[in-house]
Parts: sequence; C-alpha cells; structure tokens
Amino acid sequence: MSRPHTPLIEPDEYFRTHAAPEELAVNEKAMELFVAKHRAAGRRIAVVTSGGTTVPLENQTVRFIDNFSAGTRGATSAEYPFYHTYFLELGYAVIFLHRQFSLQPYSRHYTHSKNCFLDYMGLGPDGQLTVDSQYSQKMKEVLTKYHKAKQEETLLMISFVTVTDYLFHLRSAAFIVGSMGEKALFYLAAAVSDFFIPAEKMVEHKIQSDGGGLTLTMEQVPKVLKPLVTKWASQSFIISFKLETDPEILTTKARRALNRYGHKVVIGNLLTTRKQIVWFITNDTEETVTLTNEQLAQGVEIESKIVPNLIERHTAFIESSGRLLSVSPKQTNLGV
Ligand code: 9Z3
Repeated sequence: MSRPHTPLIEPDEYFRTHAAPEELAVNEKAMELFVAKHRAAGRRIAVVTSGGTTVPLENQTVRFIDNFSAGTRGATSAEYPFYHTYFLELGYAVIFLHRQFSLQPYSRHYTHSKNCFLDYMGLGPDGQLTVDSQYSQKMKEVLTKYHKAKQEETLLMISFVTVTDYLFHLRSAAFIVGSMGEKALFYLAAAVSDFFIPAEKMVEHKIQSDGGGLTLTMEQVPKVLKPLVTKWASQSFIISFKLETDPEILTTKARRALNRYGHKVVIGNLLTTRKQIVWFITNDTEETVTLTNEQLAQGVEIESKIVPNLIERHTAFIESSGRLLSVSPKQTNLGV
C-alpha cells in the first residue's frame, strides 16, 4: 500500500467545492421545526450519528467503498427500551442521523437478525395475524416505546449514504441544534470514512475493467470535528468516538483527538470488543465501562451503561454553564 502525500482539504474549502445533497434543504426544515417544538417543550436535544458512510468511486456510482458499521451503537443509544435509561426516556428528543438501511431504534430488534421476523408471527384459525407467545411480550414493550416516541414526535430520522451526504447534514444539524447551546448534545457514533475522492477528481462514468488493474488515489476527508466544536456548536456538549483495532494505540489516539479538538468526551473502542468495553477519555479522567461475560450472555447492552454516564456528565455541564452565566454579570461589575 503506498501513501501518497495529498494536502489536507480544509472544511470550508470542502463545502465550497462539493455539491450539497438534494434532500438537504428539506431535512434542514424538518430539523428546524423539530428544534423549535422541543425547545418550547423544555427538552434537551441529542444528535446521534450512526452507521457507516460510503465513498463513491464514480460520479454515476456503480462502485463505492464502505465499512463494517451496522449502526448498532447509534440505534441502541437512541432508543427508549423498557428496562434501560437511554436518551429518549430522560427528556431528550433525538435527531437520528443514520446511514440509510442501517439499524434503527426499535425496529433494530427485528431487522438485521439471523431470525426472520416473519417467524415471530403466524396465522390464527380464522386467518387473523398472531404473534408467537414467546416473542409477544418483548414485541409489545418495543412497540409501546416506539408508539410513544412517534406520538410525542421525539425522534427525527434523517438518513445519509455517502460521506458527502453525512458531512453536509452534520454541519446543518450543528448549526440548527447548536442554537440550543448547552442543552444540545452530539453523540458522534457514525463510522465516517477517512479517505475519499474529491468531486473534481472523480470520473463520471463506470470505470472500465478492460484497462487492466485499478490504482486509486484518495485524499483525506476534512476533519470537521474542529469547526463543529469551535464554531458550529461551540456551546454544546460533544462526544466523539474513536475506533481502533490495535489496543496499543487506542487511548493515546483518543486523548490526542480530545486535545486537538477540545470537546468534552472521546469514547475509545476496539473493533473486536466494542460491545463489551469502551474507554471514556475526558480532560482529566480516563475510565473504562465494561460488561461481564455473564451480562453479555444475558443480552445486556453496553449502551445501557454508556448513555446514563453521558447524561450525568451533560447535566453537570449544563449546571456549570448556568453557574458561569449567573456569576459573570457580577464579575463584569467588579471589572468596571
Ligand atoms: C465508533 O467508534 C462506533 O462505536 C462504532 C460502532 C462505529 C465502532 P456499530 O455501528 O459500531 O455498532 O457496528 N464510531 C466512530 C468511528 C469513527 O469514525 N471515528 C473517527 C476515528 O476513529 C473519529 S470521528 O478517527
């Protein structure tokens, strides 16, 4: 593998030189209405990103590069399940910015599963639809939560496919939801491509296979965490994830990201153990959140520990911002 030295594209230049996705304006409107409604209701808002982004190789895309992410972390964290305390149960409304067709809150229990959901159902003697009794209790619980979120309109689903779709939507979400200040939380669990082919360097038509093998030169995707933290949503509570496969470098890389971008928490995880252990890295602390093998076997999800932990930190952050706000006028007077 050769690593050509290509210049890092600055976020501003990236947004200037790439076309916004067609559906962006409609999704921005939906986010604005959502924020207005929940701001009025006094709720906090969480933007949860989830799933992987694709990198097209052709403008008229036949082929693209993808990654492993199924969106489990994001979909689970955004949910309102029966036994756990996740975002939607605690007075948060959630914008779920996810890869199209990746796992979604609630329906995740029945999709992407080795058991086909149709096997959970049957037909009664007079032809009516029935649910197998061994599944019906759990299904009822999930359905009740799903209906509640729909009824209260606390979950807004917005999808992306390519890394360009993702970056434009994240920027818009940051502007719109960032207006909530410290009451907004960004939970950046999507697995975002690190390399891409800039629009002006991408071929229009399907790459032909009669020209021999294929060598691609890709450039680095701009690091949008920097403007997200410093400009777009600078008053909000931002959590990013760091994924590695080598345990030797994980916490160093996670801390480097925290220092470089200056946000509140980086959650480190390793590809193979991400459902059992994560590392919480903050400015002055480092702690692990783990599940025992028994908990895993019982179906406990690590997000049931991650999310309450973050909510506590978010609450403390809001309270400390409130304190700062209330002392600053006095300080100003003293200063005059
Ligand atoms: C994560 O690390 C997520 O926890 C996973 C979840 C993608 C591992 P699944 O969707 O997996 O449940 O299958 N997300 C962030 C990955 C990422 O792209 N981080 C960037 C990096 O590592 C920084 S923003 O450089």
